Amino acid sequence: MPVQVIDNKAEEKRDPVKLILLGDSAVGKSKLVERFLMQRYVPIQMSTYALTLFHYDFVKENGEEVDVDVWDTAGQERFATMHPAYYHQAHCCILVFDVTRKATYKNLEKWMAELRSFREHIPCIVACNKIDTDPDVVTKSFAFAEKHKMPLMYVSAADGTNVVALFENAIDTAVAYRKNPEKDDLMTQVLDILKEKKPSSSSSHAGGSANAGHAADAGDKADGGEAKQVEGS
Ligand SMILES: Nc1nc2c(ncn2[C@@H]2O[C@H](COP(=O)(O)OP(=O)(O)O)[C@@H](O)[C@H]2O)c(=O)[nH]1
Ligand SMILES: [Mg+2]
Repeated sequence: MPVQVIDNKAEEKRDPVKLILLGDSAVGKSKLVERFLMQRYVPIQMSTYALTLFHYDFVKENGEEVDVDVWDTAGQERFATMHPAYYHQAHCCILVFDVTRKATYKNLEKWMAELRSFREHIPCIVACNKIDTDPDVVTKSFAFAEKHKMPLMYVSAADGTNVVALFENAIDTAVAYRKNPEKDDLMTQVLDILKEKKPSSSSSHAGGSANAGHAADAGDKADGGEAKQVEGS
């Protein structure tokens, strides 16, 4: 958890890890990012390649500073492929599907294949979104995650369940991957990280309120952070 969120850190002082989200249109990618950042950042959706970049810089309890860039698409996924700039130097990918639409789950294979063609070893976390629509879904397992040895998290961008936990795991994973990119057994490490944290559904709601605190904090600082337009390379 961050003890302090840093606003407007100078670009030259930043050394961000990069998180990306992939998945079909309307699975809730933007809503997840929005929920995590809790109105702190106002997304600006315009650029050559229709990508939006959010800065999120914070200080951890141990004093370590972590700078994060969260990249979101602005609808480019409708065309079933993303501009290579999206994948460039990404450190962790959240693969999102909509539990109410089976096709979005099936298409994870397609997104994985595209991702791997750009970032062969990037660690991924699978997010089963919209669990608010059917609470029983958390008892289901999803073969895709097992097959690819990826952690699976049940989330709801609508009510906030597990959203903070999802991004915190993604950030931890990204930081670990950047430190040790060629380590083959990274996914094992990721699974270990998740096991240590293991958010229950009640603690996930605690995560939601922690996020609310974060939003209040954002209000104090008042300038709303920044969302950057991305110029493709
Ligand atoms: N019920 C429910 N609806 C959601 C959830 N997340 C997103 N949505 C809705 O799904 C639609 C698409 O969300 P959006 O974030 O734009 O999807 P994106 O295209 O993947 O970025 C919107 O109408 C959201 O309100 C969720 O967790 N639960
Ligand atoms: Mg979107």
